[in-house]
Amino acid sequence: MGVLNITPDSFSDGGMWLEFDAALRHARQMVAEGADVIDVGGESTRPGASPVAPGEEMRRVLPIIEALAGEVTVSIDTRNEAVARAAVAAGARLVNDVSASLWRVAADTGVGWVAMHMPAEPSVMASHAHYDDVVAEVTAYLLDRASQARRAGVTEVWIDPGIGFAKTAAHNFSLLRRLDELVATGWPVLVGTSRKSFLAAPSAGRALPADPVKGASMGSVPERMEATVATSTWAILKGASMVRVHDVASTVMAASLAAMAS
Ligand code: HH2
Repeated sequence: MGVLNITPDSFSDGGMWLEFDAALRHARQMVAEGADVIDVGGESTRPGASPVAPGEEMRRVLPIIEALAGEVTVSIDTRNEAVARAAVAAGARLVNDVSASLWRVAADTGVGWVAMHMPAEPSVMASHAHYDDVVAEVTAYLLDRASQARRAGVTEVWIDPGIGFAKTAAHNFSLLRRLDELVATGWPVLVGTSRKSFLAAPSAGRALPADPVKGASMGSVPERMEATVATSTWAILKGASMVRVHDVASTVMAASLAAMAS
């Protein structure tokens, strides 16, 4: 799943794809690199982000969804019901629901649905990173939502632990280490680690060498690609059925090699 954020403020690609032609080119590039799904989002859910009005969110995402829908499977990354319905009408075939509450849209329209674990609104979620057993609690939450969706008639249901959403680095690593427990539920698992801040943890306390080409430290956001590839490949080897990434070519290559070796 390749990420296409049409936002001014997404944490790693905010402002890069606001212009329609640039967004379309980038989406097509990700498809050429091996993305099976393009995940279009019009609202940042990074910690501390402010909500976007549904009308503005639709203005951002609908034209690109219409343009891409005939070329590739499009998912709509939203927590707003009206936006999800409009996106499906525009051609989206998957509702990537970070609020895990919009399964009725999928039930009514026959599209797929992703339930992601996010225990609190982005604006306040940093203070909600408290769990006794993060893996057990996330699994129970997702099982409950997935069963409700299935009972409502959704045939394609995905579960996603919501890496980085109200979770410390230790929580994120626990979820990755014990991802097989989520996979064992039988629901297909989607995992998104791409460029997230916990990936800089191994470099904490020591300066990484500057990237010889780009000059920036390899721990900074655009240089978290290696860590994204490593954790995405790990997730696939642990049984994830899909990974959500900004850097499609490198992840596809690593995952394909890992599949050949396993
Ligand atoms: N992460 C982000 C957004 N949507 N959807 C799923 N299913 N899983 C994820 O892990 C996930 C997601 C956050 O990343 P990004 O879209 O790059 O940033 P922002 O929310 O700032 O737009």
